[in-house]
Amino acid sequence: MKKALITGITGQDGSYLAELLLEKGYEVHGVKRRASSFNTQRIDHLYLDQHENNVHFKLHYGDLTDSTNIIRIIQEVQPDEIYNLGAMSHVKVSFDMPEYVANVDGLGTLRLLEAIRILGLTHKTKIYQASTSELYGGMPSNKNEKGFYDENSPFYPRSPYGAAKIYGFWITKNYREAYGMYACNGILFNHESPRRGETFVTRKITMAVANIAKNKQDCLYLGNLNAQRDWGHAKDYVEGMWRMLQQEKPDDFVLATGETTMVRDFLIMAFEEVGIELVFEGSQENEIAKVLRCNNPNYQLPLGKTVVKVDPNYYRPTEVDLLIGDPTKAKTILGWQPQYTVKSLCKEMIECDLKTI
Ligand code: NDP
Ligand code: GDR
Repeated sequence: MKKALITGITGQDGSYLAELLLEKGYEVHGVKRRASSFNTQRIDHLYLDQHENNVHFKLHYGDLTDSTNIIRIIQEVQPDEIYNLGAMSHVKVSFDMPEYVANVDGLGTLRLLEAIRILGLTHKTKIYQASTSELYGGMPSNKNEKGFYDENSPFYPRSPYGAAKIYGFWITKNYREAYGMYACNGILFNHESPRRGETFVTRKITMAVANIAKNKQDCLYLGNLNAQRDWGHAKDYVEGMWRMLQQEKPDDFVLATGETTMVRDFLIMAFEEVGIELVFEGSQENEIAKVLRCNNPNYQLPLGKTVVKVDPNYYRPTEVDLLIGDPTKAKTILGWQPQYTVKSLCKEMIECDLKTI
């Protein structure tokens, strides 16, 4: 039975990846942080009483800032595969705590790589590093000739998060080249799901739409509506992570849908799912959206009601304006194919939020 160790197992991707690996017959170990209240909601359905027989899912207390803890967990587990998904992953928040982000997202990656080396597991343990499309920074001049970002596009991070992740990217590549480790970077474009953290823009929108439709929220406040993102579904992307570690040779891969959508259009799409049509007024910092029509008898709101307002407090000091990825290499070498479109993703998120709100 193969053993996998996942950092960030309590997060969106960690939970989907744990499900996938358990289905594939892995013994799955996860690193979770001690918190003052429960933080395992996304994985509680996987957890069994550790006193039962045949328990293939185990959690270890730990933190990417603590080298000794990481060394001990890896020594105990002796994993065949490590997936480093742990990170302070919010781009806007990274401007408020840049040093912490450098420590967790940057040096945390180094700590895992060094632990593998110190423990003599260089030729046994494969490692996946959660790199990101934030590395590109959305610089228009760095796109390829087809107008996409791919594995050869230059990096230009635009946040402390991006800067920390660029260290993670290069140190992973360096350990692969220096020590012959099976170490891969997945350069993943945005991926969402009903399990997405509530402060990322898609989930913030789908939750607000469900709340507004049910008259439980008055108005949604958002930042830059003009940003464009290549949004896929987390379930598709964890499949790609696993495939990266099943090849003969380690390499770096972009996972993306190849389509980009403006935040404003995701907002329109989400309200349309509950039968509400919007009309926009004003521009930039003063932009608002009002109810134009309600086509669903279950969700009737007063016509002309303001349901969205721009709040510049959500703007970032430096923004990534547009991201669109070229997944050709992953499709060709890994046989990876995303199943969701942004529309089916949005529909699933709205349906789940309507059920739980
Ligand atoms: P989440 O924010 O949902 O999850 C992050 C996980 O990291 C949580 O389990 C969190 O624990 C854990 N974590 C945070 N700080 C530490 C720490 N100091 N030590 C150990 N663990 C820690 O992120 P996603 O699941 O969306 O993303 C997974 C990874 O992929 C991240 O590295 C992210 O940066 C990267 N990525 C994500 C993309 C996306 O669109 N989702 C795109 C590209 C890359 P806790 O629950 O206790 O907070
Ligand atoms: P991102 O995701 O920064 O791309 O990072 P996020 O959903 O936070 O922002 C996407 C875009 O929406 C704009 N935006 C808002 N964003 C948030 N969070 N809240 C708002 O109210 C709001 N209004 C507009 C943002 O300015 C931005 O342009 C995600 C994370 O998962 C990273 O960890 C990952 O590396 C990248 O995706 C790829």
